[in-house]
Order: sequence, then C-alpha cells, then structure tokens
Amino acid sequence: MKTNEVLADLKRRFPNEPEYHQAVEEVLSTIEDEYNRHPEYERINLIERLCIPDRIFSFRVSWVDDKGRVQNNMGYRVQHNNAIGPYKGGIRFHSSVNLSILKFLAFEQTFKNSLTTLAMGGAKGGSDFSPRGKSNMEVMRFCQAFIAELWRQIGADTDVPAGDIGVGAREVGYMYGFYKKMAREFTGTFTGKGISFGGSLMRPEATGYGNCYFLLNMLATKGIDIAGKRVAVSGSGNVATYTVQKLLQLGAKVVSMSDSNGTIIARDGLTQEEFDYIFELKNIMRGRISEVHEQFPHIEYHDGCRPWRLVQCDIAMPSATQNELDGDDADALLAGGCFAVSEGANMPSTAEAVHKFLDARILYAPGKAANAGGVATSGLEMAQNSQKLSWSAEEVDAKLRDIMANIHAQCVRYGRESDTYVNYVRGANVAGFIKVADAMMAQGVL
Ligand code: NDP
Ligand code: 2IT
Repeated sequence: MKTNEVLADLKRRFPNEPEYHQAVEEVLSTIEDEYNRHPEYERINLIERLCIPDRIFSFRVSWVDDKGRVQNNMGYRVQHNNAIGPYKGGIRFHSSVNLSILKFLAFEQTFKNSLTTLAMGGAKGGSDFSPRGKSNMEVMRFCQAFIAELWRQIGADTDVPAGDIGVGAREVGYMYGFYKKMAREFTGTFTGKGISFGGSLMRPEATGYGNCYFLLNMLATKGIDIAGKRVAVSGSGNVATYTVQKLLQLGAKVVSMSDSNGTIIARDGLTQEEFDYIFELKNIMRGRISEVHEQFPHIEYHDGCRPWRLVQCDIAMPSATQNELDGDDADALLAGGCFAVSEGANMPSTAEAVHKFLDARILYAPGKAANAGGVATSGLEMAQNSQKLSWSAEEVDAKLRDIMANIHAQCVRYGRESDTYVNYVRGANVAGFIKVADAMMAQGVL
C-alpha cells in the first residue's frame, strides 16, 4: 500500500469531501509501515475496505415548525465498520453537517472505538438541522421525524447512536423515545440516555473528564504537575464545560472558553463562581458565551475570535469542532510556550498545525485518543443496559480512568520513536488499526 496512491484514488472517487480526505490521509500516512509488514492485508485489499464506509443511509427529514411551515432537512447515518462490534458513534445536528464531515467522523470513530478496549465498531450520523434558536417542541418534532426514517437501521446489537455537536440529553431523550415507540422494545439502542431510563452516571462528564485523565497521563511521562498550569479551552458545550470542571478540580488555571461567535479570556483563570455561572448559562439557559462578559466585566469577550492567539497558555484543549486550530494558531501557541495539546474535539487541529506540534516535539494527543472517554463510557452504558443494572458514579469513573490509562499506554507502545519522543498520532492510529485489521482479516471479504 502506498498512501499517496490510495488517497488519490479515494479523492477521484469521492471528490469534494475535504474533511474525509484529511482524516484518511493522517491515518494512512502513519499506518503505512505496519500495513506493509502484512502482505496478507494487501492480498485482500483490506485498506480500501477500511477507508470506505460499509454503507451510508441518507434521507429527507420533513417537520412542521411552530409557525406551521414545513421545513426540510437532510438526515444521514454512516455505518463505517463493524469488525470488532456493533456500529457505534454519535449524531450531530449542525447547519454545517454534510457527508464529508460525517464520513471523516465515522472513519475516526472506528479507530477511536478500537482503542477503548471495548467491542464497538465505528459510525456517525446527523443532520443539517440546527437546534439553536428552536423551541423544545420544534426540536422534538424534528427528532421524531429523523427517527421515523432511521429507526429501522439501528438497534442495541446493530448500531447504537449517541450525542455529538447539537445533540445532548434533550435530543437523545426525544430520539430514544420515538425509537422505542417504533421498535416496540426498551433496549440500549442509544447511549447518553437520561438516568431514569437506562443512562449511565458519568456519561455527560466522560468526554471532558476523560480528556483531562489522558492529559494527566501525558504530563506524568514528563513529571509535570497540572496544578497552576494555564489551560486554554475552546468551546462551551458538553465536552468543554466538563473539561473545565475537572481542570478546576485539579487546580489548573482555565484562561479561555468560546462558542461559534467568539471567545472569553480570563487572564487570571476562571474562578469556581464564574464557572458555575457559565455552566448554568450554557447547560440550562442555552445562552451565549458573550453573556459572561456582561455578568463579569473583567472577563474579556473577543467577538469573532478563537482563543489561540489571544492569550498565553501552557496547555491547549480544543473542544469545539474540526479544523478550529490552524498552522498560524499552532505557531502562536508554541511561541507562547505551550507544551501540551490534548484534543477534546474530533480533528480540531488542521494537518499543518499537527505537523508543527509534532515537529516541536511537544506532548500532542489527537482526539481519537484523548476524547475516547466519551464513547468508552457509552460502551459502559451498553454493558449496564445488557445486564439491566447500573453502576455507581465512582465505579464508572474508576473504569474511565483505567480505560484512559490503557489508551495512553497503547499510544506509548506504538508511538515511541527512536529518540524516545512519543508520537501519539502514530501510536493511536497503529494501535487502533491493528485490532480492526486483525478482525477484518479473520472474518473474510465482507
Ligand atoms: P456541543 O454541541 O455540546 O458544543 C459544541 C461547542 O462547540 C459549542 O460551544 C459550539 O458553539 C462550538 N462550535 C460548534 N460548531 C462550531 C464551529 N463551526 N465553529 C466554532 N465553534 C463551534 O458539542 P460537544 O461538546 O458534544 O462536541 C464538541 C466536540 O467534541 C465535537 O468535535 C465533537 O465531535 C467532539 N466529541 C464529543 C463527544 C461527546 O461525547 N459529546 C465525544 C468525543 C468527541 P455554538 O454554541 O456557538 O454552536
Ligand atoms: O465523537 C464521539 O466519540 C462521540 N460523539 C461520542 C460517541 C458515542 O457513541 O458516545
């Protein structure tokens, strides 16, 4: 296998899908050597079957808004690979959603889920519907119309969706409720469910907390203590808010958060009181990050900006969306002394930024390793649903810590270079790949 040739062929067959090409290129360029050590893989053209999703469902979702107008959105589910377990991955509701984005996410999810040590294949779905500014009833009608199309393709042992951008507990509740009505069964077909109907304690916290646990593992390799370190976080959704919550517990100084309109900067670090306000503003009031400046005038608000060039930090944790940190941002971070980047979002750094971090030999954890705690805890939710029992928050948190330590160890094992630098990108991709490739090999051409 030659990365350039496989990639050129995929670009020819699937043009205009830049995010998908970007994710595939990063993985192929790091697994090429491992792949080529196994001529049996090439004999069955395993690489193409690993890159091209098993199947994609796409459908129109028609629903009626509060003014009685009929709205039409697109809905999708990309079932990428189920070699090691049922298809598993979130649903994204955002106006930017298209097949390129969902294909990159489903591809990444396959490797991420493999790393978790649990039995889950890779999938992703979503719609170009945006819940922002919609009433609860509009969101409910949309979710029901979306599931009216999708319910036949998913199931507890077939394909298990969950949340992602724009899909939180409210949306999962509405989708799961309608799924249950159509399928006439109460099973663990969604994760991220409410606690009263099969959800797992700690699932809301898991992605952000898991990223902090991964970061702690990375810092430990250098003997660095997180207390007092300046951390720039982007986003203010599920992943970002629980990242910040854990960082404050650990004694770090959180100097930024953001949303798609702008960034807040707290030069001396957010206090617990300020964070409590932000948590309620974002999770309960569904407000905007600009409102933090109105409440606490000493916290700066920069309209239309991302955090990376606004404030000096030791650690960056991009937790909003793909390609939100580019090469110039990476230069600014490195110039400011940033020595660790741990990605809460999926593919938040552009390829150029990733190369700059690796060239600078800083601690750099790609999303598929650092944010895997979310889907891992989804796997724990599936396990609890299968057993029809629920574990305490402490039990789930202990398992999450173990899983993140295990993912870190896999990255070190497969990513250590001759000068002892750990290339977590290579480590995560190779470790994730080996398990999936081995399972595909054993199961024949499907
Ligand atoms: P949320 O919808 O809860 O929050 C998303 C945050 O990112 C919001 O602050 C949002 O701002 C911001 N954002 C979204 N799109 C853009 C954009 N185009 N430009 C700038 N900011 C943007 O989503 P999550 O917190 O769940 O997801 C964040 C990231 O983490 C995504 O990359 C997701 O794939 C990834 N992830 C999520 C997991 C989970 O369990 N939820 C697990 C693993 C990864 P605004 O409110 O203005 O839209
Ligand atoms: O990107 C991700 O890993 C998620 N959005 C979580 C997926 C899941 O199934 O919990």
